[in-house]
Amino acid sequence: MDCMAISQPISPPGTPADDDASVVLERVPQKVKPPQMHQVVLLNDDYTPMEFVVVVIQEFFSKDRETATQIMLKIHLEGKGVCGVYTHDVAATKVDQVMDAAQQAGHPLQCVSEPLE
Ligand code: TYC
Repeated sequence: MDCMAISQPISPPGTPADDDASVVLERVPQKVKPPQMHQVVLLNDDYTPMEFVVVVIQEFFSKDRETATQIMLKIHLEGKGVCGVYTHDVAATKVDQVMDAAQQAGHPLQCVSEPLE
């Protein structure tokens, strides 16, 4: 996107710019970078019920039941799986929510956030 901020230098009173009421607009290149993204990953274990994992993925990662089931099976077969990609704070909140739900239910499910790139 070709976004430029506009800055307007302020002249002290009595300077020519002030006297003739002229205005100088200066182009300033945009310095905003996209935020670093983090993937939220669920880890496999031998005890957490498959149904619990599917519901967690549906509830906290807004996946439909079919997608949630596919992600759960991938984790079950491969050891881990990405449930979503978010900014740092949102990813940390997702990890907390999943870990709280697992603890409440008495399951050893583990969830971690990993920076991308
Ligand atoms: N391996 C578990 C079982 O057989 C299911 C499971 C899937 C557990 C994904 C955790 O992140 C997980 N009951």
